[in-house]
Amino acid sequence: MIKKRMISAIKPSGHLTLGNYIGALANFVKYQDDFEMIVFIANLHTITVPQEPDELRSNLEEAAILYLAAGLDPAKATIFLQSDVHEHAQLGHILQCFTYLGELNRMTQYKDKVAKGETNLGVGLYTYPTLMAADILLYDAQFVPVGIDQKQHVELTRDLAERINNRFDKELFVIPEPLLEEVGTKIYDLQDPSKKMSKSDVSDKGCIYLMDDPKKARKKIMSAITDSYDTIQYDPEKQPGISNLLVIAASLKKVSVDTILMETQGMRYGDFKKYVASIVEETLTDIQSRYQDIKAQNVLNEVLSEGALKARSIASKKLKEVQSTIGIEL
Ligand code: AQP
Repeated sequence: MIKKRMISAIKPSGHLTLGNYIGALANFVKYQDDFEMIVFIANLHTITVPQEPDELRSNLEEAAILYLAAGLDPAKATIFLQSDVHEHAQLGHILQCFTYLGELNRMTQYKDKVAKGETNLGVGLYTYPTLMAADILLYDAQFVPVGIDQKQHVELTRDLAERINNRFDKELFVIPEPLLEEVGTKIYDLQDPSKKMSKSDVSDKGCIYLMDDPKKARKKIMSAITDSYDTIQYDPEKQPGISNLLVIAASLKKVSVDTILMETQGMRYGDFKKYVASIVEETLTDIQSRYQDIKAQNVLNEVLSEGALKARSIASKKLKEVQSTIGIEL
């Protein structure tokens, strides 16, 4: 049976968070058996905001090892570093030429930063959705598992693919579909549950990093903001903090929120937090123990170079087809 192809990535612009794990990594692992899974480390996307080279290098290495520690298996999934496959940047440029300024003006990451009054934004931040479209279209991926905040980019990718297919009157690109999970598509900051848990957050109290000391992560859960209702219910509007903790527990235990509600029925908030904290602590302890094993095995370079070789064999054919279709090749 031919497996459908799926592609996704994480941008290690900082240390990976529990949000990245629940919204992305854990799903990559889940899908690697049933799909032809292509996952890369989006290093070209990291430099859309300023980075310190040594810190960036260390974040890239950490992320790559975390891919494996989370359970991605190089025998099943193609794992590589984005910049090792030059076709991403080349197709990215071509797609920019087919994208309207108005479309990029509507993209939230850029719009949010402008709304916050941030200045000196690089052009790369403005155009990165076209690079992301290239990341997907290069591989004829049918599905893209994403958190809710990335859905808009897959929609732009679909529009671009349809536009170019129509313009050249051929099925040049496969139209990809975003794949959203039922729970965990957005994990919120523990101190401000109206905000996404983000790796670039300045305060680290609201954010759990996968490489946090598990005891420290436990403390972060114990000091998560809740409310004064004193009853455990899933109600993101009225009880965003408690609802966030319910989703974290459900996602990590791979059960429904209803199951967690049943298990925690009648608990006071303090006990409920201890319950969630233990799940988080255990998850981090497991991941970090595999992380140390993988690091000691020293296999990363081999995994990434084999992954890049496999990815390039698909990407180079697609790029050639695109270049020939639009007429830039002799
Ligand atoms: N808090 C989250 N909840 C659920 N999913 C999340 N993702 C990220 N944060 C959460 C999902 O992880 C995948 C990779 O995301 P990314 O790191 O490439 O970019 P991002 O969404 O911009 O992540 P951050 O942490 O917020 O990064 P910064 O702070 O650097 O902008 C995506 O599928 C994303 O949805």
